[in-house]
Amino acid sequence: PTVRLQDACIGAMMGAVVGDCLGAKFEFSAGHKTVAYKQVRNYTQRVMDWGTYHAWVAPVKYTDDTAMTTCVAKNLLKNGTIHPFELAKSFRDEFCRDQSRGYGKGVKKLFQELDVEMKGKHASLFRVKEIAGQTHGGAGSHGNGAAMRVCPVAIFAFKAPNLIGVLAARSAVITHTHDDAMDGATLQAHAVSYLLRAAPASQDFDLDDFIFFLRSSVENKAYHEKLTQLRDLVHRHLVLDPVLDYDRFASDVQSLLGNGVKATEAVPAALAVFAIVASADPEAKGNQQLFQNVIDLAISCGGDTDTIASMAGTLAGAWWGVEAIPTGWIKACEGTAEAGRLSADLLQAASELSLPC
Ligand code: F2R
Ligand code: MG
Ligand code: MG
Ligand code: MG
Repeated sequence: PTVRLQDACIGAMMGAVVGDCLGAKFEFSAGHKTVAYKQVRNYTQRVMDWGTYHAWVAPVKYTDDTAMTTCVAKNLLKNGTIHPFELAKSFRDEFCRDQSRGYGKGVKKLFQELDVEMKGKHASLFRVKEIAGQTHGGAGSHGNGAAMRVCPVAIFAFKAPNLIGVLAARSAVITHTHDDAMDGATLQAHAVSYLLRAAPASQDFDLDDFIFFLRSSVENKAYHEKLTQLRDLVHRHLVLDPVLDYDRFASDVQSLLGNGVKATEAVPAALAVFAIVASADPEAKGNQQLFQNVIDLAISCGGDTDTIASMAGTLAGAWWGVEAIPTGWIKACEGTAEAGRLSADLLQAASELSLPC
């Protein structure tokens, strides 16, 4: 597509929020099973109609995914980089302000410990990382929580791919010290920034180039294997089905890539959902239809639906731009207006970022 850069950045952040809000209803509602595409569409269509005709409140609430994404955006805007200790404090503050946003069990406990630590005299970044590293029997969290909140990093550093890994890691390590969680955040950030750079140029989505680039962006065997599997999966469906069978694709994502809270499952699932819709569905359908298909398909994959839909929505919003996000969804979902403002500010900050030559 040819999308204005500003629209791509706003699309990425709003796509994250809309995916989180719409996916929340289905998160593990059927355990790890997939959800029928028709059933998902039925719900998301009702939300869209609601937003279209009752514009005065946004009844569909966001979850921890959006709450933490907002913290990351504000941290970047305030500091011109990620300041990890301040970010840890703002996660803690946001968590204490509203604990009902559906946080992961591990981070809940972590934030309670950080709250105690930060009320003491010797709180430091070192201690924060130490406490995060001690979770899950010393393995650190391998959850998708760092990847689900990384969109602001991708916007802020879209022109500076070398910076993305560093900023993604700094935003991750205060809660997620496991390599798979940190690399998942880096991978998702690189994917979003690749699309932000490509969207303004008039070109078709090039699956092989996308995967090739993503493989070079992380050194992690689990992700390299998943990227190969997802590329083959998308190719197989492109060859098999002239018209994409959404339920079959969702079921393949669930069984081959996984749909759980592990970063190594949810991140590849989101990438696969975006990649198949961007590759398979003719542009003639219109970008709004394509964006809608990405969200509905992501939720159909089941399991961690808010997070997979949020990450897939970020990719779709970056690629097709904010104009592709149905207005009814923007109006019905809590937090979209703030996401729009933050993304515009992040792009401004990105353009002021001075890069070494
Ligand atoms: N937590 C939820 N939703 C409830 C999911 C319940 C579900 N029945 C289930 O757990 O299977 N949503 C929000 O949390 C996810 C992001 O989680 P985050 O921020 O990464 O949190 P946490 O607590 O660090 O990790 C999540 C769970 O993963 C397991 N886990 C993580 N690291 C582990 C390790 N090294 N060893 C073993 N298990 C590990 C734990 O069960 C954690 O609780 C998003 O979906 C967000 O929407
Ligand atoms: Mg959530
Ligand atoms: Mg490590
Ligand atoms: Mg989730």
